[in-house]
Amino acid sequence: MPVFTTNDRRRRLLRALVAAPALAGLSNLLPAYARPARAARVGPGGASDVAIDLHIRRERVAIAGGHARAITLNGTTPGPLIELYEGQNARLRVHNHLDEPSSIHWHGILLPFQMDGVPGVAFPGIPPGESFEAAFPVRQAGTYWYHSHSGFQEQKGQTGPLVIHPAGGQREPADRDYVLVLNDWTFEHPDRIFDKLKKMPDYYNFKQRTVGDFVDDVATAGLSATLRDRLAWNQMRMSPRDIADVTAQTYHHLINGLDAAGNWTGLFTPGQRIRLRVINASSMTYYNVRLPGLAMTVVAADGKDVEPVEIDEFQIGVAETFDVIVTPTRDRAYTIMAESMDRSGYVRATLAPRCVNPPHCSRVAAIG
Ligand SMILES: [Cu+2]
Repeated sequence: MPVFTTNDRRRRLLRALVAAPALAGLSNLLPAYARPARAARVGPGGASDVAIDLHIRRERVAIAGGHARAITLNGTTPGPLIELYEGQNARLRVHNHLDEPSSIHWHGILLPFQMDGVPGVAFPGIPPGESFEAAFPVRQAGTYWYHSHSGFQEQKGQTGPLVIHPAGGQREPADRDYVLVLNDWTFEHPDRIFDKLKKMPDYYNFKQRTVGDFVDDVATAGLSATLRDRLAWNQMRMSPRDIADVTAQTYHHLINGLDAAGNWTGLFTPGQRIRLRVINASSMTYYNVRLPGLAMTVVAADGKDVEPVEIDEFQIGVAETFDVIVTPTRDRAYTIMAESMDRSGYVRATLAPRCVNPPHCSRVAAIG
């Protein structure tokens, strides 16, 4: 059952406030995950139509312990959480303030192909200074996301979460509902990364096999087996250490726009069921996600409900989404670890009964 605390009400009030045009600037004070994409939520199953404006800009942001020019959506990266309800008619309006063409692809969303947002396939792209509208009936539910489909804009931050609440209420109800957007951020220009990889595919791989490894392998497997192994890899022109093309040598991994030091924190009261909507909005990175001390129950994958299955860890590929339910019963903090598949980097976030760093804490009650 939904549980609304005083803070939830305060947050709703804040959301209502930021909707007022005169106070629009106030919303910039809120981090992305605390900002609504539209004026206010409608009730569960609400069929009222909704119009959402997304403004794409290139601007300087504080990110991963530094400052950089990123591509933002309504002032933040990742962009605002777009919440829709099954049965609504949605109008998603994208305004391109960049000096280059842009686009937003609605990942996993059922809509007319002309509105899918992939330049060169379904539409020509959004020219600089122009807008594009996707108007469609919402006929699905679940955890999705949106991102640029132009150049390397996605790598520069142009991504965001999109959640659709089911008309009949959640099959797996929860007391709290958090979105965790995983991103791999780099201060390098993506063109430069691409250029390096084209010339040397293992440019960022600092874990190559060495002469020492050869000596060790000979000691354990024998000379002929070791030579056979090296020969096989050479014939394939592959490296057994090729787990990720781009590593933490340049990547900073983020959850909801915050790195491990930023420590995004979701609050709970012991005993509450928490739904975590994990979205891998990274450009290249596969993550292993663990929540030490808490069993996770996967209830949805890529927006679709699945038979609940209890796990200790899951691996999430680029663009995948998983909804998991956790029920922390103890009055203590739990770490959410997302480690890159090649083990070169990680980002952690926290579920906690109390907030120690208010700007980075979120307290979202579940609805719908
Ligand atoms: Cu996509």
